[in-house]
Amino acid sequence: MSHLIKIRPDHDDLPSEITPQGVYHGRRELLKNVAQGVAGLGLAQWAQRAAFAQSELTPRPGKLASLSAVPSKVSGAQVMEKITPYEDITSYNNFYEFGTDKSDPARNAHTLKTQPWSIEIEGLVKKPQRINLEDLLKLSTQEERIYRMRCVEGWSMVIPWVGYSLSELIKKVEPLGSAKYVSFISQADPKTMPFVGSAILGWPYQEGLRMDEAMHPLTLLSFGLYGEVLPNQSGAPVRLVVPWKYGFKSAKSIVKIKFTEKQPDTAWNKAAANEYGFYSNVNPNVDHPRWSQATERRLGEGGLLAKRRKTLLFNGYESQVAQLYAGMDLKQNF
Ligand SMILES: Nc1nc2c(c(=O)[nH]1)N[C@H]1C(S)=C(S)[C@@H](COP(=O)(O)O)O[C@H]1N2
Ligand SMILES: [Mo]
Repeated sequence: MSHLIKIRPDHDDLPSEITPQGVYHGRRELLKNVAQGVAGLGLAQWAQRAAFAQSELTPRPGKLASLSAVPSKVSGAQVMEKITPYEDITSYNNFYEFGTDKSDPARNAHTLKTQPWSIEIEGLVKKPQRINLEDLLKLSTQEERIYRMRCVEGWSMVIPWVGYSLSELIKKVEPLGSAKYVSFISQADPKTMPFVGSAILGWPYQEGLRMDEAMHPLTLLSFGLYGEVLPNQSGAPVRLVVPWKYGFKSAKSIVKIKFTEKQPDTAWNKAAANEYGFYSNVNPNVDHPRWSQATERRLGEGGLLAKRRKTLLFNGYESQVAQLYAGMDLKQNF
C-alpha cells in the first residue's frame, strides 16, 4: 500500500481464471513426497535452506496438512482458485522498509539479516519471554495453508503459506484476562533496511489485532511459502498472515509481540486514520476514501480483456470469521 506515493490503486484488468481442483493433484503428490521425513528440522538445516530459499525447492519442516486450491463459489458452483505462481508472489511486494515500489523488496531485501532471530513477547502475559527462531519453529507442527490474500490497493493472490496458528504461541505465553489486544512489531534496522527512517511511515512497522482475532485458527504465524522458507521480501524469517483482512495487517519480519488492554497504534492508522482503520476487514461495501474496494485483480493472471474479480466480504472467509464481528457496524469499524 502506498497512500502517499501512489494515488490510485492499480487498475490493470486481468482475468478471473478458475481451474478445477484436479489440476492440483500432480502438485500435491510432489509436495507429499518432498514433505516426508523432514519433521524436526534443526536450525543449521534451516539456515542452509534459508540461504538457498530463492534458488532451490526445499521441503518445509513439518507434515503436509492439506494442499488444495482455495474453494470459491461462482454462480452457485464450487470452484477452485488457482495458486498464484511463486514468481509473482515474490516479485510484487509491499515491504516499505525496502522501498515503496512493488519491485523494491525483491531487489533490496537481500540485506535483511534473518539469523540470529528472536521474538520478544511482552505485556499482559504470565510468561513474558524472548523466544528464538529455533524454538519458535519447533513450537507446533507446521502445515501448508493456502490462503487468498488481498491488498487494500486492489490486487490479490492465492498463496500456499507454511506455518501454524498464532494461537499456539499465544497459549504458550498465557495471556492475562486483562489482555484484550495483541500488537506485532517488525524489525526496524536502518543498517539492513534502507528505507527505515524515511518519512513514509512511522517506524518500526506495527500492526494489531483484537485478542479473539489473534486466537482465530485462521490467523497464521508463517515461516515459509510454496514449501520453502520465506524469502526475505515476503517477511522472513517469521510473519503474520491474516487472510480476511487487507494485506497490511499481516506484519512482516516480526521481532516483538505485545499484549495490551487498550487498542494499540498501527503504522497505517497513524499515517492516515481516515483511510486505514484498525479492523481493516476486506469489505467490498466499504470504499477506501479514494477508490472502490468492490473488485480486485488477481496477480499472475494475464490478459487485457479479462474482468476484475469481485471482492468477497471478509475476502471469502465470511463463514469462518463473521461471528467475530456480530453486532458491530463494519462501516463504522472499518
Ligand atoms: N514490516 C512490514 N510488514 C508489512 C508491510 C510493510 O511495508 N512492512 N506491508 C504490508 C502490506 S501493505 C501488504 S499488502 C503485505 C504484503 O505481503 P506480501 O508481500 O507477502 O504479499 O505485507 C504487509 N506487511
Ligand atoms: Mo497492502
